[in-house]
Amino acid sequence: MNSKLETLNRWVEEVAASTQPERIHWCDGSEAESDALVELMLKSGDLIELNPRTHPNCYLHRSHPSDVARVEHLTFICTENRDDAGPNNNWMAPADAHAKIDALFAGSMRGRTLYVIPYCMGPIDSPLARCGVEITDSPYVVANMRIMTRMGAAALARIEREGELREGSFVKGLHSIGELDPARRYIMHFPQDLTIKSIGSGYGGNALLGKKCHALRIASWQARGEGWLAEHMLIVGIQNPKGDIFYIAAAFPSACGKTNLAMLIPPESYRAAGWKMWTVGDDICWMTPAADGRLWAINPEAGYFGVAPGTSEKTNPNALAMLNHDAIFTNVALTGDGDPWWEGLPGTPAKDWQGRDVVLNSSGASSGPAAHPNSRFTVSARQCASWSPHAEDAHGVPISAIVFGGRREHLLPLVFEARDWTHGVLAGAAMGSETTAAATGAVGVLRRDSMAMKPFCGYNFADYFAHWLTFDQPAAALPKIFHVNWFRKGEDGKFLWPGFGDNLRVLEWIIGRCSGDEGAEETPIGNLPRTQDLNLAGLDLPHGKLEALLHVDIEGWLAEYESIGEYLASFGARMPAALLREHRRISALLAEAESETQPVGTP
Ligand code: GTP
Ligand code: SPV
Ligand code: MN
Repeated sequence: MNSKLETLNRWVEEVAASTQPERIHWCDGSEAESDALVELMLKSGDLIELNPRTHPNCYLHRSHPSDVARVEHLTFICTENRDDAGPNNNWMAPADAHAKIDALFAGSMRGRTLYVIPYCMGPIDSPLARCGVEITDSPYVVANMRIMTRMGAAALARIEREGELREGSFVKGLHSIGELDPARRYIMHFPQDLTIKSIGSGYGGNALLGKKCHALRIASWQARGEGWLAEHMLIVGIQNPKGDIFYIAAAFPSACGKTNLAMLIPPESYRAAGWKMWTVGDDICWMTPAADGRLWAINPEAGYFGVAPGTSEKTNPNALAMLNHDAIFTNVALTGDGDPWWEGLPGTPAKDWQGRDVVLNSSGASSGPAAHPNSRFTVSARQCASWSPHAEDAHGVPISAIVFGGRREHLLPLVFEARDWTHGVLAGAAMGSETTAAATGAVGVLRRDSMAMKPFCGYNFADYFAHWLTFDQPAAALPKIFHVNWFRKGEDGKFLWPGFGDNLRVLEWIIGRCSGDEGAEETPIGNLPRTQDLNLAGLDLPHGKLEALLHVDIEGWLAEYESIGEYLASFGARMPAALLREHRRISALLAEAESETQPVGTP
């Protein structure tokens, strides 16, 4: 009995009665508690200590080889009415879902410790923050939640304070690693009861329930009811040489560049001119309209659970520098010196992510990746050199632009600007991206991933688009909306755009559009920079590449719009008419543009 809040105590008791743990531990978030947990995990083999000279307080965790990513096919939204979950989600009736998963929880914690983790998503005193309690039998989850959220005594105090005012003020998340058997693994959400139940996985978004389950799936449901937005977006501050800071929120699907953009280091010529970047968040953004009509955003998280492979001195030096101490690595490889290693780093791996010896061939390469493609680091946000001094502001930061972007080899130009909010919502809804290793299943398959929320929206996408459209009010001062694509490839199969730090060149045009200082060309799909509108100083882009990146292929777009139309239609009658109208409007512009390029008389 450890809380002043009766409802919380009762829930913990009920869970304990069913899961049968050997003991119960209420997490206070203290240093001593963390040290004891690390000690325990080093003994059990859950953690391996990394080279303490180069990486003090850093540990490696190897997850079960069948448990290395999110499992979208085992993730359910359990609403009373199936249509409320929508075709974008797997659905199960709440009673059936509870029955199915409760049977798996029965006795699942026998011989284990049940940890009660009170946590706060967002700055602890922010009116925009929300709390939850995760019950888990995984000490690895506790250690990660301690980094990723404001966890412990202060969160519990807020939960008790709010709980006394009203019932159901915190999200209840129940997690057990169960048998780590993919056949007995489910991630279930009951948005109407602010409840999450997850069993059978100890990995990332499946197990750290504050992150995807709470801060996106449950929060998106709450946000619709309360008039705000819970989004899969990074938040970055861009400071120009005059000292003005513009905050941009960007939604890219999993493993499509959020962490990289959030920590961007400007190219040399920009640094010399005085440009600076500030990181507010790298994965989740909660945005609320304020009295000034603008959207103000907080990052509900306190740390980064970032993709390791590809993180290097060249691509993301800010990230690399923060990983030298107090970090947890999951499924990375090891060098002979006990340093963490992944593809993209110098040096050679000695042990792969499963702890097997790496056998190098005659040219010095291993047969497959030594680090798992979805291997990750967990680290406190404060360790990032570009961490924004405003990241903890209770009212958040004002957003000037919203950027959508996917991983698209073809067609999608480097950047375009939506004409207005409705067009921007359509551009977000129409987002497509090639799948990545962040979820189990095939990689590189193009699918629609509206607003990068396909795996994370806790309700019907049609209702979600309608909710987005409601923000367009006469008194609103909404951000402008853009779409970017860093992943266009040329005929040689190589990326056309250098990406990473050079993405600031595109961001500069974006903020210039917001302040009215930059030019553009109108096209049927939106406004694009002309080559002279981009700052290319110090960039050696071979001739033809920029033209290709900024080309609008009308034929290709007609086909794309036909496919977008089919996608919108697949949601049936709930799809907002305004979005369908916007789709028809742009389709007509494309058809007109096509007919203009055809010689008269051709069919
Ligand atoms: P989640 O944490 O899964 O939500 O992903 P994320 O969007 O934060 O992805 P992240 O920034 O970690 O990027 C993942 C992959 O994209 C890495 O392999 C990066 O190297 C690659 N990447 C990021 N930015 C760029 C870019 O501008 N160009 C190219 N070509 N690749 C990029
Ligand atoms: C993602 O897949 O979008 C992530 C990683 O940010 S996880 O927390 O595992 O979902
Ligand atoms: Mn993510």
